[in-house]
Amino acid sequence: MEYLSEISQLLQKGRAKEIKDVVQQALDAGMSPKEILMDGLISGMSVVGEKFKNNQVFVPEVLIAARAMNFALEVLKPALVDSGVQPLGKAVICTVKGDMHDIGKNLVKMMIEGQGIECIDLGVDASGDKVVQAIKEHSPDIVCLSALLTTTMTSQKDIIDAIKKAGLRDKVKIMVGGAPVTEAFAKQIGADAYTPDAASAATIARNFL
Ligand code: B1M
Repeated sequence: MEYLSEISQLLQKGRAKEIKDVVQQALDAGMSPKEILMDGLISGMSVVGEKFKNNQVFVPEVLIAARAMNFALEVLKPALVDSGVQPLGKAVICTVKGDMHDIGKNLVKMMIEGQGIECIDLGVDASGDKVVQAIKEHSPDIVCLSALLTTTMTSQKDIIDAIKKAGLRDKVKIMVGGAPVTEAFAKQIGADAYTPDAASAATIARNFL
């Protein structure tokens, strides 16, 4: 419990180097990586998000918290991902056009890799053309689209439309997610699946193969 609260505090303060040490100590003490992720890191980031919404912190503070999150995830990754598994399939993953948020996408990628699925990461701000190009180049089984802004959810639809236009829709399963996305929206834009978090995204991805 003490570790979790310390991790949450360090994340909120953006203390990247210290958070790595404490996450490692928590793992060494036998805490589950999922608990560290959900009740330490994500819970700390929710506090930052709430303060951001209320203008109590601003973009620079949020950026340093995000940097600390990514540092912590580096330590957590080997524990979250079951290494040494042969790839069972392939996924292309990105954050959609206009959107720079990549922490959730990186988590989804990590968990999907943990299911033995190779991930081609197109990064953030990915357009329909870029995704279509990646499908042609890598022949993935699954395409994963993350959006964190209400204004960029529509880019998920644009990308699905671009995939349809390129005649590739029946070649891939399309999964969407991100905080503002809902099951109903996913259906409306013609995605194959919506999941609210990274763990369920990984389960669904595995079931698609
Ligand atoms: Co931004 N931001 N941000 N931000 N930011 C939010 C999203 C916001 C909710 C904050 C708020 O107002 N409370 C708000 C969006 C409001 C809205 O549209 N509904 C917001 C805003 C407004 C903005 C800017 C417009 C602010 C500005 O400049 N005025 C700007 C936009 C920039 C852009 O993208 N064009 C902006 C910028 C930024 C930073 C760059 C400073 C930074 C991002 C840094 C980075 O990602 N490298 C940032 C951050 C960090 C946040 C908050 C605080 C945290 C996001 C995060 O990483 N959460 C966020 C508030 C919040 O979420 N509490 C906020 C942790 C992460 C693990 O969760 O990404 O939701 P999440 O991922 C989850 C699930 O959603 C799901 O799994 C993950 C965990 O299990 N999931 C999927 C995600 N993708 C999935 C895909 C799937 C399945 C599940 O299948 C494919």
